[in-house]
Amino acid sequence: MKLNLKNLTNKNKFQRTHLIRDVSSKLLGECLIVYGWIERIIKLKKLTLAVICDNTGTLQIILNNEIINSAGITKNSVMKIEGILQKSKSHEFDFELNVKSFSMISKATSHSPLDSRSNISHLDTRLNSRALDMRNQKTVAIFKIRHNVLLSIRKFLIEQKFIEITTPKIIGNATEGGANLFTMNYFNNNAYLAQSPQLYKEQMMLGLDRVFEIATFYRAEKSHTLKHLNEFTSVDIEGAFIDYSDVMNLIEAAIKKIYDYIINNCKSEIDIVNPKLQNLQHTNFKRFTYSQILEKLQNNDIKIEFGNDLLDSHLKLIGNMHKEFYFITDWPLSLKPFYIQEQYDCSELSQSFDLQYSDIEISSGGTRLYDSQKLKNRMISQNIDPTDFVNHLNVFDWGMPPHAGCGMGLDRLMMVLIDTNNIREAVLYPRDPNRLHP
Ligand code: AMO
Repeated sequence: MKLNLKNLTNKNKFQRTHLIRDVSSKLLGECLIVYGWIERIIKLKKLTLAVICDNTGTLQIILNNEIINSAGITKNSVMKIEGILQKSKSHEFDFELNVKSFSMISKATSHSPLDSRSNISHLDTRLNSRALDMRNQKTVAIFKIRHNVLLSIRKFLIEQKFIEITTPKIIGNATEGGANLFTMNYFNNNAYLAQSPQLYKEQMMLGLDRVFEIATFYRAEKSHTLKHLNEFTSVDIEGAFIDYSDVMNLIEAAIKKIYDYIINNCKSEIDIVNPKLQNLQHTNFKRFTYSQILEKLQNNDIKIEFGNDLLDSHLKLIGNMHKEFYFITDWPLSLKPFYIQEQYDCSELSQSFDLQYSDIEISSGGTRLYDSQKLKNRMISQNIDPTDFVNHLNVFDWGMPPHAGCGMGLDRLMMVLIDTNNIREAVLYPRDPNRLHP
């Protein structure tokens, strides 16, 4: 039998005529069909006022009490509402829908653990009911901004001729040294969750020239801080025939582009989340060497010597002096991973940088070693067994171009953009040592 495709065409029975954001004075007197959930209900003598929401806004509706009683509505339930748009006398709304028909589509049967209208709910409570938290305007705004940040960084990197790649997340060797690895059983062998795409993005320099990856990576750090997660999103960049100062220029330009993009494309979300962004004026990111930072700390009576890592307390102090983006460059080689190139004129220093915003590390990167023998020697000097990296080292014997790159913590950048001190605000379902569900 021949199928009649015409008869198979599905008609959406939940077709809305308007999203709430599109309701305007032009529609006064017209009959609209909107779908949304009930945010609040105020029963008056003869009438009931209710506020319905969809993902784009809120609208007041007026019902006669007979309609509402028959529907048996509860807060958060999803309703179909058909009514005539009229001017409203309320202070909060310019318009309202005078409801002609009203039907329950999906009843909210359990008590809501969150108050979707206010921001008073404790973050843990919100994270425990994250899906419902998406009915909070501020949370929605945060994730719309995040979407636009991802969009703009992709756009920028593609314009700069970078190719997007996807590297394995189940791997056989540590990429960032042996610590902080989640181990798993892989058909009776040990495998790990990738800490970063470091080795793969470097290997791609053999032929792809410029690559980037935006993906989640894993660190088994049992740290309970406001800036660390065990699963985080990283924007990784690698380019051939460039060095760390090119990468700093690139990441600075990328961040400025992201700001411009969200300021132009997320006006209402920024108003809700971080209004002071609207008046932002770009300035060039300052660049301090590690030694200059050391001097600043010593001038503030901090006892610290060349070769010591910068502790949180040190970064707090420096961050208080610089509540802005700034680079810390030329770190001691001993503090950097095995793949980082030393300075050509001083082997104690590395061609590396961290990008900070105040006391938050946003990105780190550097020029890479590209000579396989030097890479092998460096591994040995850092107590890393080169035989574990045979495949990787082989690639460096096939004619590896000089290259450089960086990794940027997207969730950390989001902290700055949405002005929060807790990384969990910027991540849908954050994973930390105490949080594996939902
Ligand atoms: P690094 O380990 O410094 O460098 O990571 C790069 C950036 O990723 C973010 N980040 C994190 N964000 C949240 N939670 C975490 N636990 C976490 N760990 C790191 C930070 C950090 O600056 N392969 C190198 C990068 C490179 O050289 O290309 C690397 O992974 O913002």
